Amino acid sequence: MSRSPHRHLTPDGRPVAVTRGRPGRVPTLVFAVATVVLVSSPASASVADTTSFGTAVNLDDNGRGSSAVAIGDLNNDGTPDLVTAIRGEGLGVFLGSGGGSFGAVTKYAAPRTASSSFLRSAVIRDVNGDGRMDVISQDSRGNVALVWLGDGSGALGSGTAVQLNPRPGCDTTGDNPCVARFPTDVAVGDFDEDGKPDAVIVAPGSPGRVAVLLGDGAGGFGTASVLSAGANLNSASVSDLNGDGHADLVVSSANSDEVVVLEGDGTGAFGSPLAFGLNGGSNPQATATADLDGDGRPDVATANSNSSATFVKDASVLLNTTNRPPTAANE
Ligand SMILES: [Ca+2]
Ligand SMILES: [Ca+2]
Ligand SMILES: [Ca+2]
Ligand SMILES: [Ca+2]
Repeated sequence: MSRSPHRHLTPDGRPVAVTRGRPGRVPTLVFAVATVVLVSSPASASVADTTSFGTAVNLDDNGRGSSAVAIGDLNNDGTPDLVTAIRGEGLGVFLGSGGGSFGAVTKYAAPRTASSSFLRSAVIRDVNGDGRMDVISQDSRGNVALVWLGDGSGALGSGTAVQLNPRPGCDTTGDNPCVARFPTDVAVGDFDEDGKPDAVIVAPGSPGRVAVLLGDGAGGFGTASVLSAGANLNSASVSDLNGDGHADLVVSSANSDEVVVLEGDGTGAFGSPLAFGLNGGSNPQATATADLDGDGRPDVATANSNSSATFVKDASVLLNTTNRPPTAANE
């Protein structure tokens, strides 16, 4: 549920990831290398009453900078592992060795577009239902979703690219505007409620694009159905915002200074975009959802790049006032 700039583990233990904004925008988080900050435990030699961390430990993924990180257990040993998205390359996997330590990186090239790939997000999830965690990302240059299936040992397969441009003849590299061109973020949910994880990819442009990829439960995804919403989309989160039991999307629309909600109907389709302003917050780059006021309704927070000169509305909180009774389903 929690989303960028820091995604960790959802309340039910599912791993989620860190993303950043679009090219040319103020990044919400960009690593030169992965950095791990350990919260001091009560048993630690030095503890503090306020939030404190030990000295950051840096990890080298042997790349030219990372643009996303995800946490999950890739090798089923009960110890969290790290996955980074390496600029221009693909993924870096650091297997956790316990105590917050990690082994050396193992790198996985992005399929098809290794030389120019630009991964901005990573989600760890079991997409093929074999009990082994997999990694889903996107390539902003290749206009594809990327899927690496895990083998349960911590290793990933060679990866596959899922085309986001179903229109025949669509130009994925030139100026012919493609749907879901330069995708910026990926989120995972079960939008058609068949028990198989689906992916949603957001992309910039005006209007912005939302590509919905229904999973086949074997690690494959069907042809993208593409929706238009907002302008310059750069982040997506999944939550049942209206409490009807169906997963909804909330996306940040940077150029319209709004978040846009797309209500899912449980078949994989979504209703018309519902836009919500940020009361002066501008240029949102990231979204997060969680129940912030304890009323059972998921709320939304954004990180705002804040193009105004004052920089006093850097994050926005939108408390959910949907007139539906809170249920366990919308937690
Ligand atoms: Ca799997
Ligand atoms: Ca599904
Ligand atoms: Ca819903
Ligand atoms: Ca709430």
